[in-house]
Amino acid sequence: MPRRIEGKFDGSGLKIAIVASRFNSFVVDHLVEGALDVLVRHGVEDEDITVYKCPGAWELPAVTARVLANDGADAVLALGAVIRGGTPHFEYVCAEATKGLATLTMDSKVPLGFGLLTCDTIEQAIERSGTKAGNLGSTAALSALEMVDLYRAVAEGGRER
Ligand code: INI
Repeated sequence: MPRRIEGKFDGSGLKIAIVASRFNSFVVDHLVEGALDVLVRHGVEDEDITVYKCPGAWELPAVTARVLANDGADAVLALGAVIRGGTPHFEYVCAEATKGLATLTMDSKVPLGFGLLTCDTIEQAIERSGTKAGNLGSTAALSALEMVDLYRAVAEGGRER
């Protein structure tokens, strides 16, 4: 039988930081609420969660980098929403925000939950922030909890715990 090493979803004792952008806040606020709901229901204490707000998705990587360096969180979630407009602006914001966060993920010792919506329409963003297509904030939070435990298991050489 192969050994299977998977992360568990236990937030007790964990310190979590959320970096959320304010642009399209009518969507992002729901991502933050979804993330908080998952964290608290998995045992993270309210006082162990810090929410940092930044202007837009463009700023997410730079703020997240500083939070990773200074907050001491066991996991960081980056939440935002980029919605296509009439110019190529959307493409640049999406590309740089996702690239920046992907680079941080690879370099970080702690997991970084990716909760950045990149949508063609406002309807798509609403669907993915707590209505019929789920809530990407909740997904990012749940994945981060799993990854905290998985990183610890891997750091222990993949030993069963
Ligand atoms: N920021 C977003 O988070 N979402 C968007 O949809 C968006 N659009 O489309 O313009 C957006 N732009 C702002 C950008 O992230 C920066 O905050 C701004 O350019 C100031 O640096």
